[in-house]
Amino acid sequence: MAERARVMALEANFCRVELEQPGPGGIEHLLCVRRTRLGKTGQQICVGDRVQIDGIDWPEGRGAVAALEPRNSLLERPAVANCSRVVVAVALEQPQLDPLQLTRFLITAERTGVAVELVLTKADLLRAAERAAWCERLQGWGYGPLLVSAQQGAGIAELRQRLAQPGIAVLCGPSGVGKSSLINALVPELALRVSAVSGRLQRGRHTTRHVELFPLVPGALLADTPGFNRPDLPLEPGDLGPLFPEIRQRLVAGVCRFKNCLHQGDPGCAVGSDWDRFPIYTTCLEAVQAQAAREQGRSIGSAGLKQRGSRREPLLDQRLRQVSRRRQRQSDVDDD
Ligand SMILES: Nc1nc2c(ncn2[C@@H]2O[C@H](COP(=O)(O)OP(=O)(O)OP(=O)(O)O)[C@@H](O)[C@H]2O)c(=O)[nH]1
Ligand SMILES: [Mg+2]
Ligand SMILES: [Zn+2]
Repeated sequence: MAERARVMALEANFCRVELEQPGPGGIEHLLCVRRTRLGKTGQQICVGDRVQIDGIDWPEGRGAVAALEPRNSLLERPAVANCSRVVVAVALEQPQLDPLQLTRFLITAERTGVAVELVLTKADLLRAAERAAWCERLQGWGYGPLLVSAQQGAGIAELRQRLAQPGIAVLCGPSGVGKSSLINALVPELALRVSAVSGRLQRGRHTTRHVELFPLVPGALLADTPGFNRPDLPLEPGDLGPLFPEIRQRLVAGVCRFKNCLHQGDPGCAVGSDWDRFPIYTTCLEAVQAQAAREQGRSIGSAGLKQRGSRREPLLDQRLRQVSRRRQRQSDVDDD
């Protein structure tokens, strides 16, 4: 009979799962064969997935993943399924906070459709006035940033309170911002590996190599993830706007004159251009448009005109779609 379990970590050809009901002798974890793709749908297994395990060898603690249950949400990169909140972590210093990079992380987080939180790390490295200026600026973006210092313990109790809720919280952000250090501050027994930033730009050294779930309090899981520097953007220009809280908020109050408005500050646009992230939004929009034009050129080149448009997916499917093989590969690789 199959047992239900949660994927806690993916390692080479295996995945480590936690059983929903402990097995004989109180066994809670099994090491399972990891088929890269499952069944007819060809879905890939992600950390956070609910799976069914069969062929269990209890004395050896081994089994095989037989089926993948439907997902509630999917963070594409780092790939984590069924998360109920995404915590974007960026450092105030070492490495310096880059608003465009932070925006790309926030966009990836917003695409999941679950709650998004923003944590500013290494608060000990900036003076109070500079910290306050960042907080005020990011509040204007629609986020309530939490300032923390893993080194001095500031903000850790509040972070614990925010994360100690049922479900999976994913900590993601650039390398070296102190994600693993934060998890160590929250759960000291884990003693996760951390390492010093290096170079002129004080970049991280990709210390965490795999996504892994850790229990924070009963029922609440926290995912540590490998840092990377450049999250992808959505494929369709029209998908970008709703991922900015400032745009969402302005569209509650007003309606743009044109239905497919890309909010470029034209007359008749209800969003306008008098907001801090407007230039960043524009930069992202141009990148998405350039990427869409390249994709279209490629599909015309390879399949002829009649195939145009066939790549479009409905929004809901896009949100829950499986991680593409390319993305999965990418997330395993450094991108500096
Ligand atoms: N000053 C200061 N340094 C910190 C703080 N938190 C972490 N660090 C340092 O930042 C460096 C990187 O920390 P990590 O926890 O390895 O960073 P990470 O985000 O997990 O990095 P990756 O695993 O590469 O993605 C280490 O040298 C930490 O000691 C902090 O609150 N203040
Ligand atoms: Mg780490
Ligand atoms: Zn508009």
